[in-house]
Amino acid sequence: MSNFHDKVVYQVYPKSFKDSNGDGIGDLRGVIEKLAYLADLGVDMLWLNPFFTSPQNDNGYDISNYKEIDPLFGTMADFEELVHKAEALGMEIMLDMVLNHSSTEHEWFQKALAGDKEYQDYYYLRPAQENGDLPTNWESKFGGPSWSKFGQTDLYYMHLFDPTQADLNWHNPKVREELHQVVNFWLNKGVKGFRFDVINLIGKSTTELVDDLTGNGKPLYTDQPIVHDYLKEMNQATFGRVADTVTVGEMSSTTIENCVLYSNPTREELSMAFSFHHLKVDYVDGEKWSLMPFDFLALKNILNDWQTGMSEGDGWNALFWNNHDQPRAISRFADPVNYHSESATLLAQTIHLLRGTPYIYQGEELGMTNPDYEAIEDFMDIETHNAYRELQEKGLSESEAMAIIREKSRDNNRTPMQWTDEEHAGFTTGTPWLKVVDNYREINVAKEVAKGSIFSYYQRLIQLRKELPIIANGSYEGLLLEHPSVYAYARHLDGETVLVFNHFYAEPVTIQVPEEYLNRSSRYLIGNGQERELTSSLTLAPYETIAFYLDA
Ligand code: TEU
Ligand code: CA
Repeated sequence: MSNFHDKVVYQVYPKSFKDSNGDGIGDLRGVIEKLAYLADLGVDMLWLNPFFTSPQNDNGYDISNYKEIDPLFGTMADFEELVHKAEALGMEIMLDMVLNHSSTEHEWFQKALAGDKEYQDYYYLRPAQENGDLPTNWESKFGGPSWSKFGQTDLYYMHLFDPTQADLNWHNPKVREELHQVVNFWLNKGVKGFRFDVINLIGKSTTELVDDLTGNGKPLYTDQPIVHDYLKEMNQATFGRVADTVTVGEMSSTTIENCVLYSNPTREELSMAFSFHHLKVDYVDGEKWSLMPFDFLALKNILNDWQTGMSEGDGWNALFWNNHDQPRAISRFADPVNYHSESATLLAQTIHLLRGTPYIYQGEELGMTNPDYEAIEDFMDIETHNAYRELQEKGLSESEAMAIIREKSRDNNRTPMQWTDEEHAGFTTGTPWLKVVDNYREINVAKEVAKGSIFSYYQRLIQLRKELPIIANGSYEGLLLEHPSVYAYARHLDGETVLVFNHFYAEPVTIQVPEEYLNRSSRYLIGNGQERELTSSLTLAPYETIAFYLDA
């Protein structure tokens, strides 16, 4: 079995993790300062969001030099020290490769603007259509069209995100060669992992780019078959040549079938895939900027379908609730006000005992919550500000728009890490670039590690994955699939079984344990409530999670 199956990854959003020089912005020396804390948690790999040279229009996902450290975050010497010190503590580094698009301030784009034909073919440049329409009707994921005027020419350039993020033409072998060199540059620095940003969008239509007659263009640029060819080529030219590298693709609007192909080890593409369908169960008709209570049955069905589908195809899931683009899951799927510790540990256990690789997003191990900012000025995210404007253009009032922004903004997970109950939660001695959540006096590392509730729960889950091969390598079976408030599953390996019951609501509930497990010898494994035996009827307390181990 692949040697990464017992590993756990911790996502560090450097800008908000720890500020070492008082400018209010987290940096690499701040990460170095906290390596011992991360090693104590027990994680194996640190995914760092981009800290490369960037104008910061999209918090570093608009890169103007892929091989330089932006001075905001420190120096190359700082990075090399970080790699060295992390490895000394048993942790490897995973970098974020934003290869679908570059900043329009990148020298490639600047040379293209200056008329260099070779570099113009690094991007998607197209004339308007005969009727004057933009080259295609595709929409940017940040709102508005996905084409902008290319300098003083009569051409337009494509940007599936912000206009300062120009899509790179992966059909150009020179572009692929340049990007392989970027990956190899960081491999040579000792990097052992890579997260590839929206990598399933690099295909675009290999023929003419045309209007999407069904809608916003997604089907014409998402999961194009040629993506598999480009991933295999990159694998063989870069990380596939270094033993034990771990790679994960962020797959926007993808399918189980494609994620099996992206992550099945025999295909030599990637180690695993992030998919997001489980994080859209509180979207009205698929619309992110909307409000509705999350649909629990949809949530458990998606988790179950992906576990089943990926297992059948020998694909490998990245397991996560949070990242820098999502609101805090504890605020979204549980009740941190009335059941803080129970909510945090329920969510943790629900995914950590599944088949796949768990990702812990900074602050999750403390039960950090959404900030509930008052004013739009408190938000910094470009996507959020575009949405605030567009919601009001659609006729919503300022307060109606703010109610949605407060729940859905990506800034919800970008708030500064809460280290202590001192000013700015010990994140900075300056003014934080984004306001600290005002519950930092109650929720912070110092308190959590001392109290040892959520933090130590995560330590035990991480340890269990290493102690019990069934968690890393066992099969998956969904249980109680119709139950309206409990997501239950079994893991099986060589006759052993782990049963996991996760109750997502505050109303106590009694479930019937499937008969086949009752006549086997079993023991309590881990839970956030009362330790007890496995019985045919199991009453679950509010937000209770409980697991049992059954001998072969
Ligand atoms: O995100 C891709 C992406 O699709 C999300 O931004 C998503 O559109 C948004 O969260 C709504 O669900 C990746 C990065 O994670 C994100 O931070 C970047 O802004 C984006 O790509 C462009 O690089
Ligand atoms: Ca700083």
